[in-house]
Amino acid sequence: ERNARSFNFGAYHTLDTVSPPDLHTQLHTKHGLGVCGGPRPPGAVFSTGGNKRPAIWIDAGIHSREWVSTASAVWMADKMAKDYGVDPSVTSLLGQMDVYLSIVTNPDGYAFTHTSDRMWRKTRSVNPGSVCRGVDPNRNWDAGFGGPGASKNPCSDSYHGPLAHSEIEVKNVVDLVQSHGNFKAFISIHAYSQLLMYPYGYSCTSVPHQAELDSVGRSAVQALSSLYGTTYKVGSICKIIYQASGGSIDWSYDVGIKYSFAFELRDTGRYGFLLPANQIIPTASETWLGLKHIMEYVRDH
Ligand code: ING
Ligand code: ZN
Repeated sequence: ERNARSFNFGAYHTLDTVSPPDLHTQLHTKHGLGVCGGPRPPGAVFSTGGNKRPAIWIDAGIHSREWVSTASAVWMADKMAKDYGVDPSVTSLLGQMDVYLSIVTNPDGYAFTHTSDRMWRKTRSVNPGSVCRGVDPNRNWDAGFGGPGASKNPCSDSYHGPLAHSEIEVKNVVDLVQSHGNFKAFISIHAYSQLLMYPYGYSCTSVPHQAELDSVGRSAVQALSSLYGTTYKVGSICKIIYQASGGSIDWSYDVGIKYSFAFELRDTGRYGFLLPANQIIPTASETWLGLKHIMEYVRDH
């Protein structure tokens, strides 16, 4: 029985356990907060009413081996449901905006990391003419697609795919965001390296809003660090890690969603993708402070 009392937020779970309806047994409506979600991708929409209110997009688990991303998103879904009506900041945020939280953005890949290959990163698409499967869902967006930092080799972990948005996991998000039309922030959660990044990845040229994004990022990281002193670096993807084309937050920025960020959660490499489960709740708790800072800033600007 996985209800609010018995669900273990401090453990890694399989796809079935983090998917509706199991997840939604804990995320019940209260004090006028509606929580709903579809089975693919597993996630939740937090709304207190209105019609296409300004919204915040958060996706976790687009790379399947980055388990702490999905585990943190599950914890945050519970946190948001619990804190609505209690924490003035969450209450005011959800009074004005909707929050879309995609918890396992690459469900087939996530299942594969549990059954067959813990280090699987990509989707599980069949690549015609190749024995290798999968496309990197963070090289598949229509933003410098096929450029530097992506591979045309289907066997590579950074294979960009046959064409932009070829992956259903990517296309679903693109269609949802485009048809909604009122997203003000787009935040993608990866692991690991302890970074908070903004566009671009496909180019090392600064975006027009570089100064503002950098300052919002720095304050967010300050809030994050206030809990346990975890240190984060802030910068553009290209300057802070590497040039990478076809990434989600470059796409969101270029379609006009100014507040586009990507987190790389704990750690800096000691455990890497195999972050011990006893770090899930600390990671989620500190990240939540950083995320909340960004969401509050977006609400007020
Ligand atoms: N890192 C990201 C990657 O896809 C990234 C970094 C983020 C690149 C956003 C481009 C855009 O390589 C991990 N750990 O996946
Ligand atoms: Zn990633």
